[in-house]
Amino acid sequence: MTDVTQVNEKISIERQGDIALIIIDNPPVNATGQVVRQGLQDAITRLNEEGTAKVIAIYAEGRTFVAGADITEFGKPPQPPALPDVYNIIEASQIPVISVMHGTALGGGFELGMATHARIGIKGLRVGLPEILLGLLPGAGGTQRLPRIAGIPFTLDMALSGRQVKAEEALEKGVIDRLVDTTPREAALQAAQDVLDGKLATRRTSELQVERDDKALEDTAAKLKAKQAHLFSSHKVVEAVAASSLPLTEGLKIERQAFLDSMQTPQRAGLIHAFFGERAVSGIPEAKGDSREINKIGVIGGGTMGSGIATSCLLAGIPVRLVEVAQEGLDRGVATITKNLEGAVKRGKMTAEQKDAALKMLEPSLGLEVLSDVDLVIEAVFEQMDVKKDIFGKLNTICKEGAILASNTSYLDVNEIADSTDRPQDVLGLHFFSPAHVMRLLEIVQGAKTAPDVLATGFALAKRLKKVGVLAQVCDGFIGNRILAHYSKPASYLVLDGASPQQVDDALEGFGFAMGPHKVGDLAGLDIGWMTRKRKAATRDPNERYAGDVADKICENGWFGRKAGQGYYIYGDAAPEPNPEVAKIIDAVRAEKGITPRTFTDAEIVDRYMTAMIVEATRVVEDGTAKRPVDVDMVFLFGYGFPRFRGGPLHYADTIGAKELVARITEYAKEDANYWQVPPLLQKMADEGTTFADLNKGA
Ligand code: T1G
Repeated sequence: MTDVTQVNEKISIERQGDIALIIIDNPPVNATGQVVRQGLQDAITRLNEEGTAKVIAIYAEGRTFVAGADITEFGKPPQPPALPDVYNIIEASQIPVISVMHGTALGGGFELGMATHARIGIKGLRVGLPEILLGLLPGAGGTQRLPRIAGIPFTLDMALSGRQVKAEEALEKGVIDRLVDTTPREAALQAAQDVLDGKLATRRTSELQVERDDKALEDTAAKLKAKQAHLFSSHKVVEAVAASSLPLTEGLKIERQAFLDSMQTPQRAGLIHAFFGERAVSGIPEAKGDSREINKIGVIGGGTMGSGIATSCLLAGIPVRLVEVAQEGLDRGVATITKNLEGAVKRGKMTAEQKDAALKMLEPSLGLEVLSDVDLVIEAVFEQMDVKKDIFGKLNTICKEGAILASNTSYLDVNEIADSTDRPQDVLGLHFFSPAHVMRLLEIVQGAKTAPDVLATGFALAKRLKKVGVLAQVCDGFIGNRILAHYSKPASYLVLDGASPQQVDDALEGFGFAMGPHKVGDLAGLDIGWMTRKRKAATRDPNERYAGDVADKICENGWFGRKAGQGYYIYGDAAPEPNPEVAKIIDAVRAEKGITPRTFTDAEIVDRYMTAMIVEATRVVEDGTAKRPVDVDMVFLFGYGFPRFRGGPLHYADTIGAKELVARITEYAKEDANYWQVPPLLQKMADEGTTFADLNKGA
């Protein structure tokens, strides 16, 4: 006989004889918000007080078991009961408690499992401790219970990588006691019966001993010191795990303090902004409309971008027709795609069989005519307007009705390209970032006449390619490159005025960028910027201080960076060294311009560089090129190597404040009033005391 009690709107108890089921139902991911915590605590307490049930089994409805604490609660005043306290009550239960985990049991969800006395996994389960990805650490017993279950090295691995562990590995590590292929409910009833029949052992995790491993702790601490000096919570993970050899209650206290300390850091705020930002960029009406079906894609151009885009489509299981004008270019494209896919096999992203299957979906062809039956064309040819207009003019007659025509241009006017067809409603920009099969950003550029379902198809494609699609309006360089074109100038001004390229790079790497602007220039090829400066020379603002003197002279020598063996740095077998010839060029340019070099602190370098980025980012929001500040932030996190823990340029701007930014720009303008100007929006924010976070909410 079944009797169900609704403990609260998220938690219910179902009694079947000696078995009691506790069922969590909090869509979309059963996060342990306040109501869930309260309900779990009340359910366990009530069942223990009743004392009729002989075993309790916890499972969750929906697509996944608990995927963690409710991240939307972070940064707000904590609401009791606290999760670790609820889990201690579960562990202390006099009635054995088992848990059945399915989908993604992450963070507080995995910790719930570890607080119970036996764990069942459903086929396809993944467990993980991703708190580190949010600038936190496990805060509900994970750093104390996992060492007892699976040892210190495995705990350090999971808590510092945030990786999701497949069910098979979890079973092998003893993290789960069983792996079954049934529904969570069936598994819960079966396992509970097995406990009653003595076929499934239960034990409190607190009773398990931790095997000390000081070497693992020391080695990890040393590695972190070297590699992640600027990240706060990773060091706290080691501290907490080290405490696992203490009695559980003491270890939990140390974990709790480390968790609360991490919660106060700007890194936590930046990383959580990144988590929700990644979802917010596709949470817009433009992304949600009906979309067109895409079963085959045509990619024009077998160069670096074209072959990267083709690879990305093949990795997503979409057949590709690759088009080039000459056999040699086509062969090069196919070879690059093959190499990219072999790289994916090496990185464990796909099996060799999957690679072979993907290559079978690639049809290399000469001539545009073969694109008559594809659903989407992505043009990735030379960045020249007349070449693109010629191609789109031809596609206009070749492609079937309803086919979408996209350009991978990174700067040019998508409207002008669209107007070279008589179906501008089917045209949009799909701006990938190199290497296109690796970089997650996709700028989805809306033309003046782009149809809503075409735009929605761009977002649907981004999801299929596992990209972060961000809506951008047409302007020179869209969101990312337009802002880059602006903030790259202070990096050059700083060198002209006294800093060395290496000092600028080191200062920005200290800020968290993976690579400073001069190293990035060398990697991408200095000739690209050189060509852009030449292309823009005729229309350059004569009042603007020219930033290209040094770079032009470097390029005139053919020193285009890594591909030329030298640029700002010398590239050999050893680590790149600053190029002494560049130092001579800098001295010569300074003398020529009568500049007396001065010293800059690293902080001054970061302030100028970041303020310039924030200025143009504000203008991009101000004129609607980007929908909201968060869209700019995600462009920089996923396309420009912006340090994720800082949340993006405009999230970072809020840590400075509009008032201070206006004061800085006003100060810098004393040196160069043409370059340093306060955007009206920023002035308004300073006057009204508003933030970019407010603008995100208001949008
Ligand atoms: N809290 C609140 N909302 C969440 C959430 C969470 N933990 N996880 C997901 N959502 C929302 C998400 O914003 C989206 O909302 C919707 O659910 C679907 O998510 C004490 C401190 C589970 C793998 O870090 O990795 O536990 O956009 O689009 O692609 O130690 O979500 O629809 O409005 O991502 O299928 C640790 C975070 C927390 C896991 C599913 N847990 N989530 O991916 O769907 S810290 C995590 C994910 C913690 C304890 C500590 C993924 C997913 P909306 P989605 P998905």
